[in-house]
Amino acid sequence: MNIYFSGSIAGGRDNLPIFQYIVKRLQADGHTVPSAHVADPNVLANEARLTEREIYERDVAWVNECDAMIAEVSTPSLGVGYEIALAVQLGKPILCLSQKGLFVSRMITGNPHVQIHTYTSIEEIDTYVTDFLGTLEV
Ligand code: 6IA
Repeated sequence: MNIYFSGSIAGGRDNLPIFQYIVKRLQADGHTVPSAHVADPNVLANEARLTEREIYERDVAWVNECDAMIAEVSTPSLGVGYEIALAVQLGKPILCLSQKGLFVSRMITGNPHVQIHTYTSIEEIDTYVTDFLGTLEV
């Protein structure tokens, strides 16, 4: 499947190792992750060849094309919130993951169109991702 991974860039990169884990796990399972660069430590340098408008239009097109979205929402991010809202409008299945104990926006935690889970370990992330993907596969 085509899974759009959404994670903070301008909002802060503290959770990069978690982003990398999720993206690698999806790719190892054979899924396509068009936004894999979100988990790239060099994203700012690599994406600098694109204009701001090109990044926006490309990412919006990828959200349109994806089968589902997985968003790591521990770090508040305008872009992640925007992408989740877009995916909601498009009727995409959405899994949001955040570290347990954080204060996450009610626009996400209270949103009936997204599944949100808090985690305390990589093992829990794995379980939530597996369960979510299982609901998508026919
Ligand atoms: O507001 P944020 O930057 O935290 O939003 C992050 C989300 O928006 C990610 O899920 C990305 O899909 C998307 N996004 C935001 N900025 C970029 C970006 N910037 N490149 C690719 N996707 C992005 C490049 C930075 C530039 C200085 C070269």
